[in-house]
Amino acid sequence: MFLRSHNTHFIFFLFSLCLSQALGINSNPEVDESLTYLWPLPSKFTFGNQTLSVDPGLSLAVGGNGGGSAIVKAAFDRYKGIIFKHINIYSAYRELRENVPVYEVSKLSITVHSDTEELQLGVDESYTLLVNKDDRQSITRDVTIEASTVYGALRGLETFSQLCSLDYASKTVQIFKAPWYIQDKPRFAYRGLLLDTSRHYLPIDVIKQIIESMSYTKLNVLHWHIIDEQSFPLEVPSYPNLWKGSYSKWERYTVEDAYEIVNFAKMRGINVMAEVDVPGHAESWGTGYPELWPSPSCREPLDVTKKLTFDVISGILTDMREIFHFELFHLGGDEVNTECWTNTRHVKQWLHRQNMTAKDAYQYFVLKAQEIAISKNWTPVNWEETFNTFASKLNPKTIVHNWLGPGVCPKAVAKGFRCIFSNQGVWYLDHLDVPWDAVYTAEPLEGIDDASEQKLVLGGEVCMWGETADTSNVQQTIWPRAAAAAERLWSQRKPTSKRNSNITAFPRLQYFRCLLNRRGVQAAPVTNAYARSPPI
Ligand code: CP6
Repeated sequence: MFLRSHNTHFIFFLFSLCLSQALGINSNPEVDESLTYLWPLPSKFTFGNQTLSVDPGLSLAVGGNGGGSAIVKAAFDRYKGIIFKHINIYSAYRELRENVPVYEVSKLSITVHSDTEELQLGVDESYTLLVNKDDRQSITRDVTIEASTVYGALRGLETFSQLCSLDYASKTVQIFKAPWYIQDKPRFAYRGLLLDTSRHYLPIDVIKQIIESMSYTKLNVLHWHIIDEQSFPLEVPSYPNLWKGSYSKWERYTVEDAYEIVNFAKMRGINVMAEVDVPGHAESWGTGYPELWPSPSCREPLDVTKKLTFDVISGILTDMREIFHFELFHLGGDEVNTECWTNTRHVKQWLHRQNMTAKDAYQYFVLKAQEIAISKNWTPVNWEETFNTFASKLNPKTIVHNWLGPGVCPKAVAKGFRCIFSNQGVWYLDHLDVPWDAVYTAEPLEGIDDASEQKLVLGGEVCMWGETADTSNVQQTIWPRAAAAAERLWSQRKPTSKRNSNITAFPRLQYFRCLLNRRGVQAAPVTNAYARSPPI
C-alpha cells in the first residue's frame, strides 16, 4: 500500500518534470523576475529554456481592424532597425549563402482589434506577446502580438525588441528562454516626464531623441514645460511678439516644430501635455508685451488687473489647441509671490477697489485661466499650490499635480480630485543626489488605502527641470533614473524595499541601462559618484 502510493507520486513527479521540460515553461514568477532582462517588468509572463535565432529579414504580417495602421508599420520598421542595429545585413546574408539558413523566427504577426488611433488618457495599452513553442512540424516559430489598439501593439513591439539580443560573436540576434508567453498592461494611465525648454533651449532633434527613449520604458506623457520666466521660445501667431522673449532667433520653436513634436510622439504612443505656467513663472511674456508686467521694475506675477493679460492667455490657448490634442493642459499656478501686486500702485488700488487680498487675486487669476482652458475643452492641471491655497474653489475637473512632498495626493483624492505624483524628494531628476533605488521605491499610492480614492491617482511624472541641464547632459540626467520611475508606474505593485530592489531590479536596470547605451541613448551608470546606494 505504502509502496504503491509512493510509486504513483514518483511517476507523477517524473511525468510533470518531463512535461514542463517539453513545454519549456518555468511558471514560478517569484524566481523568474531576476532572471529576465525586461524593463519595465510585464504583469504576467512565463518563459522556457530554448534559444532561437531571429532573421535579419524579419517580416511583418498585420491583421485585425487596426492592422492597416501606419503607426504599426512605421513602428515595426523602427524596431527592426533597433533589433538589428549592430548587424551588417549584407554580411549576414553573405554568411547565409555559405551556410544553410537556420533562422527560427522569420515572421512577426500583429493583430490589432480596434481601428481607432485616438490617443487619450486611459487608452488601452495592453497586449499579449507569444513567442511560441516548437510545433514539431518545422523549425520556424510563431511570434504574435495581439492588442486592442495600435498603442498596445507598440508596447508589445518594445517588449519583443527587448527579448532580442545580439550575440556579438556569431553576429546573430537571438531570443533566449523561449517559449515566451507575456500578458501585459500598465498599472497607471499617466506615466510622464517633464521637459523644461525655458531655462535652456533644447533643439527639436534632442526633444525627439528624448521622446524616442521614453518609448523604450513605456512612458506615455511628455509634459512640455515650454515657457517660463527666463525665455518664451514658442511661436504664438495671435500674439506674434511673445517669442521675442526667446534667448535668440535661433532658440525658438515654430508652430510647425510643435506639430512635428506632437506627431513624432503620437507615432510612439506618447501624448504631449503643454504647460502655460501662470501667473508666476511668466516674466518672459513681457519682453514682447511689457504691459503684462505690473511695472518695468516688478515683473511677475502677470498683471492681474488688465484685460490684455487674459486676452493673451486666451490667444495662446486658442493657438495651442490646434497643436496639442491631449485632453490635459497644464496651467502651472506654482510659486506665486504676490509682492509685485501689493507693491505696485495701480495693482494695489485695483485690489482695494475689488475688495480683494493678494491671495484672493491669486485665486481669481487661477480660476479665470481654468475657465479659459475648460472653454476650449481641456481638463486643467495645476501644481499643488492652487489646491493647498483654495481647494474648495477649484473646478472639480482640476487635476492636482503634486511636487512639494509626499502628502498632497492623499488629501486631494479624499476631496474627490484626481492627482499626479511628482514628489520632488524622489522624482525631481535635477536632484542628482537621489539614488536610483529611492526613485524606484517611491509609491504614488502611499497613504491612500481606499480603492475608489486610489483610482483618482492617475499616475506620476519625473521632472527634468532645465536650470542645470541642456543638450550636453540632459539624457544622462534623465536616464537611468527615469526608467526606475517608469517601472513603478507600469508594473504591478509589489512590496518593494531597497533591499529586495537591489536583488530583483538592480541587475535588470543595469542591463536596461546598457540597452539604452546600445541604442544610442547617453544613459548614465546606474550608480555613480553623485548617487551611490548604501550597501545592503
Ligand atoms: N520651475 C517651475 C521650477 C520649479 C517649479 N516650477 C522647481 C522648484 C523647485 C525645485 C525644482 C524645480 N524650476 N516653473 C516647481 C513646480 Cl527643487
